[in-house]
Amino acid sequence: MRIFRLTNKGWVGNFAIINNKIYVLLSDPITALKIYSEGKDIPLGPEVSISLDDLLNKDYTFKDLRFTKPYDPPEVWGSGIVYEVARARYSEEDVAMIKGRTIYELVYDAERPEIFFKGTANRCVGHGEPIAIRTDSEWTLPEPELGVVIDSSGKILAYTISDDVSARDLEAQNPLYLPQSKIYNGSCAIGPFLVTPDEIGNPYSLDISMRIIRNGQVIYEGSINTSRMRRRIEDQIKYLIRNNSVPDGTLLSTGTAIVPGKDKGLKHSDIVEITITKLGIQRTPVVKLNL
Ligand code: DO4
Ligand code: MG
Repeated sequence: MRIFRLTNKGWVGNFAIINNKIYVLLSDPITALKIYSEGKDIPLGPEVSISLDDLLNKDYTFKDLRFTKPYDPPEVWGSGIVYEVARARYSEEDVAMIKGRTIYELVYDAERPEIFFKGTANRCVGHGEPIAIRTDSEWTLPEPELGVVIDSSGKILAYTISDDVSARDLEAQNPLYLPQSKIYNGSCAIGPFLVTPDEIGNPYSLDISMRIIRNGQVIYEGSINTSRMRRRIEDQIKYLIRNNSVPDGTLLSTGTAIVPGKDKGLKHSDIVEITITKLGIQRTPVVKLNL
């Protein structure tokens, strides 16, 4: 099953795709995912005819019917330095060291993963909606990641594309600035779809790719396969929920391995395009926030 939401002038509708047919979904997405994970029938309305390709490829300035985030995650968390590439690229910066090693090298080798709070639904945007650069950041990067939606026991209910947009200059200045680097308006993009585990199969076989487009030109392109993930998703979830009650529908963004350089920081009006096998494409324009 795939779940998505459309919006138009304040109206938001939930939809489910089952066996290539699109139905109105008569419950909120988290409830539907829970029911589906228990093997029960989800409440469906009539079948509808919608051209998803048209909606996915529409101009971002449109004001009428469009995609929005596929649900409102009550909490969003992130994992850090999950891939070897991230360890290496983050360590290239002039960053904090402990006993002669960068904090990123240390956490990569440690048993305990880096897990951080990333925000709430109001910081998240959906396909076609703007991700943001803080007013006080000169180097902000998108981080294309596999997102997992879990229930309060840690069971995976669905997968999605998530973009852990980060003010990299702030966290490089001082690790204590991590929350300000990670959590602000427009710092997370999710969707367009929530896809249930039965449709994904092996989550360690997915291609993630990203392009940054500026004035119609691709200025950065990168890709990775989730088989390169060193920290298993189960391990990340185990630490996330240890002594920490999370609500049903919590989103965990499972770390990036696509790390553009300092010269590829986002600029106002860029477009970020992320694709993940079986999860589709997420396109978001970039805005620089005003004071
Ligand atoms: O502290 C660094 C955050 C790393 C991160 O977000 C990632 O590896 O994806
Ligand atoms: Mg990240």
